[in-house]
Amino acid sequence: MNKIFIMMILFSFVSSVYGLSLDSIKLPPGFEINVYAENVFNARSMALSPNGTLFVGTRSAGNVYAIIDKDKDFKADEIITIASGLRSPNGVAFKDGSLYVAEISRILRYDNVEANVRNLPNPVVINDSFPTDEAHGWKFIRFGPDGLLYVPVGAPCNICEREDKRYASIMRMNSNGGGLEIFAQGIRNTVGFDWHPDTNELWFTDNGRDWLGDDVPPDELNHAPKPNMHFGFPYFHGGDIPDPEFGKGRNPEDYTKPAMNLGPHVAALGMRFYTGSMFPSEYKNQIFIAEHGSWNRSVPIGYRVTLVRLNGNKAVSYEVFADGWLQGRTVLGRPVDIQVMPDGSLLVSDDFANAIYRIRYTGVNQGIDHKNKKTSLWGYIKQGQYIN
Ligand SMILES: [Ca+2]
Ligand SMILES: [Ca+2]
Repeated sequence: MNKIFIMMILFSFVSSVYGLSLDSIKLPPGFEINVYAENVFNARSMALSPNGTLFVGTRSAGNVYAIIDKDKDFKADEIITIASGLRSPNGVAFKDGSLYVAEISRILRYDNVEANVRNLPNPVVINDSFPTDEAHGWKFIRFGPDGLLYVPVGAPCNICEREDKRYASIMRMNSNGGGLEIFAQGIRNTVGFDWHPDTNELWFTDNGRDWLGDDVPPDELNHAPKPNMHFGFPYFHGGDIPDPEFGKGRNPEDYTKPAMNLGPHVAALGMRFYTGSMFPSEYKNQIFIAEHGSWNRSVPIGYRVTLVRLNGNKAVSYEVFADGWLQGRTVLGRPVDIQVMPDGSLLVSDDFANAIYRIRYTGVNQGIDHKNKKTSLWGYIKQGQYIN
């Protein structure tokens, strides 16, 4: 066990005993962050039922939780471990009363789940045909507007090319597990995606390869308006950076480039379009991204929530929305996923501090005109600013 891991465990213990402090978290004026749920061990992807039950997957913990806010005061009252002993059950999705859970090689379905949270029957295994590789094998899953369940299969490596076309792809299937097909290719490891609320087109994050240096390559936000697109991996990174091994003799124009290059090694995971009406109107239909934070970089970055603004179908800016989980080299938290709540507030999961946060807009302490972007966007990130 290395020192960092021991520190992580120690911090998790201290934070769970003494409560979480969010004093160091910076947000734009008028926003507030609070703890929605704590002691949610290894909290990863989130899915909300229409009744308001928040389902949360994990990786190392092997658990799935149901988090219930009985009195609707936006603080969790109960955290129920509904399933345990699963193999990296990172992905959760909810549809027609059933909870879908993605392990590494299987998709499980728990029917009528909300009536059975205290004594959940064994699930139906709807598909167990996925590769069994641990490397990038944990999955984010969601139902698309087409009613299909989208299931990524990561590259089983840092960088490699495999004959099996399922690797480095996003697949999709019917809700009964049948009709499995590849939707998009050339994707190293996406751990977050969402569909634009107006166009119904898929957008997704992708995590760049390691060991090309501190500032290369960028993580990516990609846009897949139709099936059968190829997003470059393992040949090109960040659009036109050829891979030293796999890029030779290939043309970057043959592949779809990112809609926006994100910071290098930031580990862009969950992303959601902001579909609520609580935040100022300039946030409507813009993309929030949870950046888990770097490990393959001499100076760590990420550990924050960023915002990518769209103008029509074009991503036009990349900004810091919430940060402060990284203080120098001290890690206080690692954002994993984003969930928009019915009231328009935003939940953020954190698998380091074992917490779910809630960000809301109050308008208090605003002081700055949100419509005047020159002064209000305190966290604007210039493309390429990491290059030394
Ligand atoms: Ca409550
Ligand atoms: Ca790419």
